[in-house]
Amino acid sequence: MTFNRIALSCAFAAFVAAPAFADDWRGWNIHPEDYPNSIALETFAAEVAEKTDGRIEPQVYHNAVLGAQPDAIEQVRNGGLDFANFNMGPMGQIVPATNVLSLPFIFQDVDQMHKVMDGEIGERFSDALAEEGLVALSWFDSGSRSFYTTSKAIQTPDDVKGMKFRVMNNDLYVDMVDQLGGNATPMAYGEVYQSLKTGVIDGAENNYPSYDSSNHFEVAPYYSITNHLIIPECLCVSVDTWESLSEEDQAIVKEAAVAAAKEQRALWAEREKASRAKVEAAGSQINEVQDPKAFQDKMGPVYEKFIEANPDLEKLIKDIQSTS
Ligand code: BDP
Repeated sequence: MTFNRIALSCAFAAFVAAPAFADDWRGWNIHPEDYPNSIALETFAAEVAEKTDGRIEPQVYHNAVLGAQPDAIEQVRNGGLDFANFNMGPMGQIVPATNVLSLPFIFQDVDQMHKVMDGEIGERFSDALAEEGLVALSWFDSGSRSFYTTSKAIQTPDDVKGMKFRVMNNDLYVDMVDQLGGNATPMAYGEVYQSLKTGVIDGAENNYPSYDSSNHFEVAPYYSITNHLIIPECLCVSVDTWESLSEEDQAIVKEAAVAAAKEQRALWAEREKASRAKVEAAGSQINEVQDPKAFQDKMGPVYEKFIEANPDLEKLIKDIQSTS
């Protein structure tokens, strides 16, 4: 009898400790588990679960198992997924203002990108995203992107002539490669390895950590440092999910996202070095392009066409360029 009563009260205690209906959140991630972004997303998930006493249980699905990035953006927008780490490249097709972040050489360096995104201009991007159903809670680093190729290093824009490159899903990148005399094919990230291997494309472009984690270095061993794109990434929550939260939980989620971004940036800096060392040791040839400005100088028509189509974004471009 006594025993039964203890057992019963223990069962009751366990019942009240765990919330009756934990909110299970599904989070999209394109990268493998050991990638800086993935580690930071896991920290975010753990912190949200802990600080909300299990009211929210976020789960991160790595390696794009929930779909390619453009589809995942749609899913977070319509509430089918709760959160994600998105690159602003494919975002441009949905939130036009974010295209400014995909203009080649828009930032002088990664430090300037951080200053822009962490300041008032970053808030303008968050507002534009919110209008399309995405709450950007913090900004991750994605370094700078350079071209890599299967058969020869790129030294000058002339070397790009006639080459076929995979780019992310955004017309601006097609224009960028056009101006260099190459051909660009937008393609899902997951298809690039095989396309490089079979010669469907001659090259692609990315930062060191992705060049490493995607194993593209195995099939495209010439990495030429052009640093032509510096594209920030968000930790975004679906507006539907966000609006269902109490103010208290919104504050917890926001704080966890900001802490996750801080962790991601620190891990990112280490991983860039480690990935470069790894691919070099594996036989990749890292080519220090002597005159990256020659590539930048070709981008005038990309800017002109963009501003002509989006006159309202010219000021944003100028505001970014004058941030120091
Ligand atoms: C990586 C980004 C990822 C992109 C990928 C790509 O982190 O979001 O999907 O590049 O090139 O650097 O598609």
